[in-house]
Formats: sequence, C-alpha cells, structure tokens
Amino acid sequence: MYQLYYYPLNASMAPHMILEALQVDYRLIKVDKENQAQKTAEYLALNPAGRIPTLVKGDLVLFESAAICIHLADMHPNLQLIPPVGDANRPLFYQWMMYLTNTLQAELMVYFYPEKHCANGKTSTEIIHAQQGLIEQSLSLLNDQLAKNEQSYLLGDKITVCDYFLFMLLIWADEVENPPLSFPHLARYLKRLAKQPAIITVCNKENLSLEDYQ
Ligand SMILES: N[C@@H](CCC(=O)N[C@@H](CS)C(=O)NCC(=O)O)C(=O)O
Repeated sequence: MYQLYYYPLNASMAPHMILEALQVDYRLIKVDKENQAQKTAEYLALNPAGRIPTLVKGDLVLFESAAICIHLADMHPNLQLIPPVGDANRPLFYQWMMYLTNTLQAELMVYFYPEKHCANGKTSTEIIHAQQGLIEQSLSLLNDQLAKNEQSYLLGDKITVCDYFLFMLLIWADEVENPPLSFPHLARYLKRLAKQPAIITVCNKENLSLEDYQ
C-alpha cells in the first residue's frame, strides 16, 4: 500500500489527488508541521530536504511532489494520466510539468516564504510585489494556452497529471492581486476541474471549500 506523508493544502495535495483519481490503496500520514516534524531525524531519513510530501511503498521512498505524481501515473497507466511514449502529447507533457514545477511552483514558493530570500531574514514587501508580477505573468501564459481551441485541459481534451498539479498551484495562487479566477480561461478551467471526483474528495478531506469554483 502507498503511504503519503502529507499536510493539508501543501505540495502533497497533487499526489493526494492522483492517488484518489487512480483509486489505488493508500494511507495518509499527516506530518506534524506545527512541531516541525518534517525536520526530525526520522523524517529526514525519508526526505533529506525536510519537505512535504514523501511517498513510501515497500522499498521505494520518493520525494518531490511532481516526481511522485508522474511515478504514480507511470505505475497505473489505465487512466492514461500521462500520455504514452510515442504519443504526440508526451513531450508536451514533459514541457508543461517542468514549467509548472520549475516556474509557477518556484515563484509561488518565493512569494509565500519571502523571508528565506532576504539576507536579514525579514519579510521583504519588494520581494512579495515582484513575485506577484512573476506569478501573474505565468498565469497569463497558462490562460493563453487554455484559450487555444477553448481546450478543456492543459494538453487538450484529456485530463493528465499536469491538470491536477496545476489545480494545486492555482489554489495556492488564489490570494495574489489578479488571481486565477480573474483570467477567463483559467476560471473556466478551474470550474471544470472542481467537478472532478478526485478533486472533490481531496478538497473535502483537506478542508478546502470549492464554493468559489461552482
Ligand atoms: N519542491 C518540493 C517542495 C516541497 C515543499 O516546499 N513543501 C512545503 C509545504 S508546501 C514544506 O514542506 N514546507 C515545510 C518546510 O519547508 O519546513 C516539492 O514539490 O515536493
């Protein structure tokens, strides 16, 4: 059985949604983040980065949210949450996953933890402001991608891991000045995703209301 070390609405949310979508057996283990359990020797032995999430199954211990999502889709190809090798969408899948994790996720992390990026450790309003701009640029690019042929999902008409991952990031981005819902195609996309059973289940479990996305 898979074990997912998680914390509600953290980077574990996308793997949690993929586990639900694939309908595989899994157990959630909540990391006691309030008490910095992610920095204990026991947890660091699993995930030396001291971050959430970590996936464990038998001898396999895997960290990095995007890697966990892709691995799960590889192991359970029945739903084709990752396009098969040889499919025209396979390289585009790589492109978008890398873009999401390398750009939008990375910019969001700086936005949420600006103090880590200031030499004096103080929150910098300038960093927050700059990050808002970078996040909005990224949202605009994603909005344009979804505008093409009014497509339902990032890669076209079929849901993939990219969409679950992007849903998590769009939820995080909800508080920026021009949030995802202010971009017409992202709003349409979010409302569509909010009807996915796996997303509904995980949002219930992680206590996130989907009211704004109805
Ligand atoms: N690149 C990592 C980032 C994970 C990450 O930063 N997780 C945050 C929660 S969203 C965390 O564990 N924060 C606790 C800490 O940094 O101590 C991933 O995608 O898995």
